[in-house]
Amino acid sequence: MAQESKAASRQADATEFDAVIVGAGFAGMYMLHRLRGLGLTARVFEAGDGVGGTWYWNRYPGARCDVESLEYQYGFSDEIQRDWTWTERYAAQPEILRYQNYVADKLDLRRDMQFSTRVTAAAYDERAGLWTVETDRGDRVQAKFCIMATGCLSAARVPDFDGLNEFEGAWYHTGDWPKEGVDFTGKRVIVIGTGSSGVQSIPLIAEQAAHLTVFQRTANFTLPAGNRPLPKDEIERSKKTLLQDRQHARTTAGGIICFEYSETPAAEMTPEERQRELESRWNMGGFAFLGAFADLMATHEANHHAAEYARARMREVIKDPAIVDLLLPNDHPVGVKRLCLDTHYLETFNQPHVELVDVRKAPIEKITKTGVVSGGKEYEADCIVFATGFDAMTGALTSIDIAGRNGVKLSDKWAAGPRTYLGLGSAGFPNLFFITGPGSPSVLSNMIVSIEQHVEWIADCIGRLTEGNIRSIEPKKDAEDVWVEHVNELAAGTLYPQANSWYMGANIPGKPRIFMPYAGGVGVYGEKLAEVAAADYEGFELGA
Ligand code: N01
Repeated sequence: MAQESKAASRQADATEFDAVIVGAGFAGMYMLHRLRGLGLTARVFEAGDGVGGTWYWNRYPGARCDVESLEYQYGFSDEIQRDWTWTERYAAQPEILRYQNYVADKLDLRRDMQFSTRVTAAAYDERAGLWTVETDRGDRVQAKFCIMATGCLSAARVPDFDGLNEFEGAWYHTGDWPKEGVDFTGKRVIVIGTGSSGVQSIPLIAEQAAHLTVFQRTANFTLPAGNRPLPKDEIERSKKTLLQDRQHARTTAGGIICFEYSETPAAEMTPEERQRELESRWNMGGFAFLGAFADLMATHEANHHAAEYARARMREVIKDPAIVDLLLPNDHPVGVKRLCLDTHYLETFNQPHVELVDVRKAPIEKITKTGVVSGGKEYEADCIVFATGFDAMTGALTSIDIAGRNGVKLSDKWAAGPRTYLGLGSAGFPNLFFITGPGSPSVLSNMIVSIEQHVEWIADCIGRLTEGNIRSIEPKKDAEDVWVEHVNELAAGTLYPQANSWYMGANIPGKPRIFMPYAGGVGVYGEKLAEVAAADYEGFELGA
């Protein structure tokens, strides 16, 4: 016991590791576990005071996963899944965070994690072949490998509104929600933003607030979530098949198996067949709707059928004729902005104390001591909730001062848009890995499946480098160029670039407008990863 605690304190004081992992969400937790399995030392730095990543920070009322819980869990350990029982079709944030803590306990992960510590810089020393990583707590550690498990939606963004610092009430961002929660009872509340976080939180905030004003810039497609308690037999069945289900999920486009994509284009169906397909998928709840036609995300004609259907169903719920047209999305195809799953969202606007302001017609001018001014009118509030999203996919990476060969900064290299090979690394940055980085399926897929795919690939790679005594690995520039081109071409074959979405970086003023994730699907992408590894890391430069 005494020896163990000595070892633990040696580890706590250590400044040299085989790997540094940034972030203790699903990705960082599993990465640590795999590196330990290779007998390597690693330190995880995490800004929060516990594990969880996204699910640590997004504690806003109504926060809930939009991938079904039986699929949104680790698939690498039969024991972990056997001992854990989900309660609802879509797990709420507290349950997911409990699950992550359960896994951290089970795998004894925390002893290699340093919490409440934000990584500020990482610089590659070419002579030593080491990364030096610095934190806001004054740590300075070295490691051969630096692995960014920083998440795709973790850099919360409050728009630069004039006057925010003068506001005398309280304000919150959904992605950085106070741990102790917020009581809106009897308060006048403003919510800005109607993406997934707004759509989930607005109904619950409205339950408490005396008055709620929602500022909407873009009306979004919202589909019924169809959440429900999970029956025992469904749970038991899933426990028996999870590992093989996960293998199957890895071969699909989205990393999920709870629904399949139709193989028939819309034009090859009769109007009745299209209607039946859309209706049954709508009633299923969740993202199944997007699989109604083989070409739903590829042609305007097919998409239009689905969009019209969705608008008609949304219209049925909205009672107030004055706002019905405001709430119906009509400026982008369905699915090209992330769909929002609706649990009482549209109904919320039927309540007399809930008001909707169209920011397109009446732009937000400033924030005052007492509220928000839009279209020349002041809306008073005790609290403002920013459900305004994230600097997605790149923000968490470029906010760290990352310097590769010759001191080149990642943020400079990516000034015109992210450049990666396979979403795993970037030329000029040896031994730096991104988990679910831009250029990989990531946010278009079940994140846990994509995280596992990357963690396992990176762990195998590090294992082979270590065994072969190889100093470094980094993408070749030409392979990276070809990959970036390929990612762009795939996106151009879809309707995704047709909306101002965070997938395109369009929600951040000045951010290059580039579709960042890989749209070819998890299965195809996985085959590519396997081919590259089997061909001795084709497209990568190995340093002797
Ligand atoms: O962020 P968003 P989010 N003035 O960027 C508006 C995942 N997620 O946190 O659409 C006025 O989608 C902005 O308007 P517009 C999921 O992948 C998952 O909601 O840019 N409004 C938009 O309405 C999701 O997609 C879950 O015109 C401004 C909103 O703020 C992603 O995270 C739950 C504005 C931001 O929406 C991000 O979702 C939550 C401004 N200056 C999140 N700036 C689930 O698992 C922005 N907006 C269910």
